[in-house]
Amino acid sequence: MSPNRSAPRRDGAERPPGAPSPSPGQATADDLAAQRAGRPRRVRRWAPRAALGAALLIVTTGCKSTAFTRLGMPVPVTRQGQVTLTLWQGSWIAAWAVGAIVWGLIVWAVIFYRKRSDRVPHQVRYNLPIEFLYTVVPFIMVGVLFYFTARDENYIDRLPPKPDVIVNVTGFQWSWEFQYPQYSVPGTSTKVTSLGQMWPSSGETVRFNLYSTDVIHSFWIVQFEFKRDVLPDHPNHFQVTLTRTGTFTGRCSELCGVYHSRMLFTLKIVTPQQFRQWITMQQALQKASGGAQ
Ligand SMILES: [Cu+2]
Repeated sequence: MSPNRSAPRRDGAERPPGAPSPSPGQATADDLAAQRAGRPRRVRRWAPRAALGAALLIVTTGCKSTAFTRLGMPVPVTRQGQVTLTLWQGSWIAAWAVGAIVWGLIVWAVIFYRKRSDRVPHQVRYNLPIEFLYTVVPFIMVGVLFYFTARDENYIDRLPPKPDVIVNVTGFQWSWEFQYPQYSVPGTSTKVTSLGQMWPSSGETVRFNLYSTDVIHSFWIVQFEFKRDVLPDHPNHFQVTLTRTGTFTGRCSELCGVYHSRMLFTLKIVTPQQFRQWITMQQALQKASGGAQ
């Protein structure tokens, strides 16, 4: 038996007995030639499969229209919500751009600076320009995100005078009352009030004044892409311009007690004409019954 037979063979290539065995970690010329020939063929075989897989993934996720580009956010029903959505999308684009650059640099370093021999590469340290770059660039990124967030927050928090509709929202354990202070019930000192449902009108600006009679609640309509705390002894306000009609669900998003999860309300965004009709109907009904419906 030749000692070559029982010795572990790293390269797997047949070598005539007595030929000098390559040192560990050093490939033979045959191996390198085989690798060089095999690589493009493997890429050519896998590239179409990878492309098909990516296309299938996109098609089969069942996303339609803008669902994919909204990145989990619902279709906004207010002008302010659209601003929030745009900020959200912009943040994702920025994150992906930074991610792509970082991954690109990692892959570049892995491929072009991989170990080729046992020789220790030239050692560098204290590269000031590089250290300056990776200190300053994150500050710039934070600054850009801060600028757009502050700009959009200022727009969303604006309370322009003379809104078209004012709604006084009172959160309590465990429901919501909506009062329309611009509309009195004829022959009484009370205002038109509804419980558990709200009718604002599309295309108009609506001011919400938020009050609580007991604990902290939070006023949340998912399609507004916005929520605001409802605090006892501290009225909160916000204003939106509604952009579409429809029926939506409002929620309390602050754990406020046993029946917090049932603290829902219906939001019916209607046309201004339907809204005035509904107000007239409520005025008549509440005049007859002497209270909220
Ligand atoms: Cu609540």
